[in-house]
Amino acid sequence: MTVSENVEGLDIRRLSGSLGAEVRGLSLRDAGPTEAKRIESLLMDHQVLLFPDQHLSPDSHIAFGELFGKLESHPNLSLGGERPEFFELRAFGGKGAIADEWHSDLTCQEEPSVIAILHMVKCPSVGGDTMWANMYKAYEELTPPMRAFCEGLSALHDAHAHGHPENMAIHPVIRVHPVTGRKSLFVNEHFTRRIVELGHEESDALLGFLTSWASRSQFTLRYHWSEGTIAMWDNRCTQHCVLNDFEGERVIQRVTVMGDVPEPAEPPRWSPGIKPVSAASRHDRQLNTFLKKQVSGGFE
Ligand SMILES: O=C(O)CCC(=O)C(=O)O
Ligand SMILES: [Fe+2]
Repeated sequence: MTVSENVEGLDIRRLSGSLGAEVRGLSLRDAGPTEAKRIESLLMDHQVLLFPDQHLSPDSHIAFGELFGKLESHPNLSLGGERPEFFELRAFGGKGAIADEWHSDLTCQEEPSVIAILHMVKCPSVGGDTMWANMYKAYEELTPPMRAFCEGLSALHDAHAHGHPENMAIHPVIRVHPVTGRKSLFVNEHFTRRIVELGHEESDALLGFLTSWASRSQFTLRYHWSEGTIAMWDNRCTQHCVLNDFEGERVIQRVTVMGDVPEPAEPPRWSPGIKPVSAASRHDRQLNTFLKKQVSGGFE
């Protein structure tokens, strides 16, 4: 792919060697199903799209999001009222709502978010950049034995960081993208707690490696915002993180396209790595609780 191209009136400029493109020449306020198809295809190619100078009202933002599927209300952040699917995050001087840990959105849910559409309403002149990382590459650049091993594993995710450790889900460590058919790494620092099939010490070691591997510089894009820019990213094959290094105010608004159940690259190959009861059993408690609830059908 070239650095910059002009396709049917759209100016598309790649932003890093790994992922991301800035797109100009399209008014998202006026977009309909035809434009949505083009944008979706660009998103599959680049994983993250940035549209500068859009300045969407909340209603136009919601209408644009609805072109890509049903929108979800955020379990913790929704403003409620008439627009439960629309929310705003405000931070001042690096304090407040800053997502400064690598993650893919809401992997603590059975159906994690698919596409996020974010509007930068107010941003600091320096700092507060967002970084994204390409999880296809994070998978593809593992060695064949590591890829094969990870393909047989699943991981427990929870919403501990959001004050809801009881919200949990198990997902494949390597998932297959339902549109592109490509495999990607699907564990993240913020939500992923435990590799199900490994003992807790092994899980800590592998998760430590995979989560730092996922954010290696060469898989990433770092974007400096300007007000009115719309970002759109595919949570199925990327992770993101905000740099908490700014003074002044940072305000974003967001809608989210509802999720699907991640498809595993391979069915899980081993049973859970829970050890017999011992002094160390506290390390298995959370996984045990989740698995028992799943078996009894009692997990909501
Ligand atoms: O503020 C940002 O740039 C991204 C925040 C975030 O993690 C999100 O909206 O999912
Ligand atoms: Fe996020």
